[in-house]
Amino acid sequence: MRRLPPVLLEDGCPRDLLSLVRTILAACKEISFRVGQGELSGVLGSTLDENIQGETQKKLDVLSNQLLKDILLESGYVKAIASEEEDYTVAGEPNAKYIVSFDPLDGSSNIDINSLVGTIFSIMEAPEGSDAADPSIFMQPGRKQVAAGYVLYGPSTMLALTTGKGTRLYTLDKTHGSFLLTQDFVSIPEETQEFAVNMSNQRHWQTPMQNYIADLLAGDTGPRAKNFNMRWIAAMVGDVHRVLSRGGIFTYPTDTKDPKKPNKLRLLYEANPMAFLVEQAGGLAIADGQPIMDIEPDAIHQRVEVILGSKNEVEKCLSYYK
Ligand code: AFP
Repeated sequence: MRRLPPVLLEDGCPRDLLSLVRTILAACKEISFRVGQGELSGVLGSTLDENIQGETQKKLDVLSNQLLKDILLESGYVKAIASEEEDYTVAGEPNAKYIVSFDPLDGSSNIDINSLVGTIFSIMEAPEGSDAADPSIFMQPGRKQVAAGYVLYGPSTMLALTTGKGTRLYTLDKTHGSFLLTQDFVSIPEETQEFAVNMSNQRHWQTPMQNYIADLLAGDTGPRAKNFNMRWIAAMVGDVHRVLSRGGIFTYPTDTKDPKKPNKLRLLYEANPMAFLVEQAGGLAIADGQPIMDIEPDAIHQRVEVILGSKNEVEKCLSYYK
C-alpha cells in the first residue's frame, strides 16, 4: 500500500497563516465541485452585470467571489480583502493580521467551453495598527507577500503554494477532501523550447517583443537555431502551471490595442502571486525590465506586463530590449 504523502504542511509556517490558507482551500473545494458539475450546477453562462474592469461577470465568477469573500471575512484571520470581482477593498476583522488579494475564478472565458480555470490568491500582513477600511494597506510590493498560490480546476484539482520556502504542488484527494503533497520543491528548468503568448496581439506589441517572438517562430532556420512549440490556454493559472511543471516562457506583453489599457494582467492578484511561485521555483517574473515583485502598487486593480518562466529564456527575451 503506497504511503500517502502528508497533507498540507509548510514547515515553519505560522499556524495562523496555515489556518488562513486552509480557509481559502475550503472555499476552493466548493468551487472545484461547482466547476466540476458544469451545466448540472446551473451556474454556467453570464450575468447581466459588469465588474469594475468592464468585463461581463460569469455566474461562476460571482459565486466563486461570494464563497471566498464570505469565508475569509468570517474567518477572523483577515483584516480586508481585494478581489478582481469587487470594485473596492472590503473590510473584515479590524484587529486581524492578514490581508488577502484574489482572483476568484481566473480564466472565466474558459468556463463555458469546459476548459481550465482557477483561483489565485496572495496573502500579506496588514501594516501595524492600520485601518481595515483603508485601501492603501494593499499598496505593498509583491516582496511583502507571506504566502501565495493558486488552485487549478483541471482533470485533477491542484494547489500550488509558497510561503517563501520553495514552491510545492498538492493534489486534492476528493475521497476525503484533503490536499495531499504530490511535489516537493518545484524547480523550473532554466532552458525551454515552449512559449505561451496570445499571438493575435502581435501587431500591437512593442518592437523588441515582436523581434523576440519572430526569432522563436524562425526556429532552427533563425538565430535561435532550435525549434519552439507554442501553447496558449487563455487562463494564466493553466499556462503558469505548465511552466512550473515542465518549464517555458509565458508573456502577456504591453500592447497598443487599447491605448487606455496597455496591459491585461492585474498586479495584486495575478502577477504578484504568480511571480512569488515562479521565483520560489527558480524562475524569473519581470514587468517593464524589473522584477514584478519590486513594483510599488498605486491602485488595487493596476495592470502590468508579465514575462515569466525559465530563467535563461526570460533573460534572452529581456536582451531584445537592451
Ligand atoms: P478572463 O478571466 O477574463 O478569462 O481573463 C483571463 C486572463 O486574465 C488570464 O488568466 C489570461 O492569461 C489572459 O487573461 C487571457 O487573455 P486573452 O483572452 O486576451 O488571451
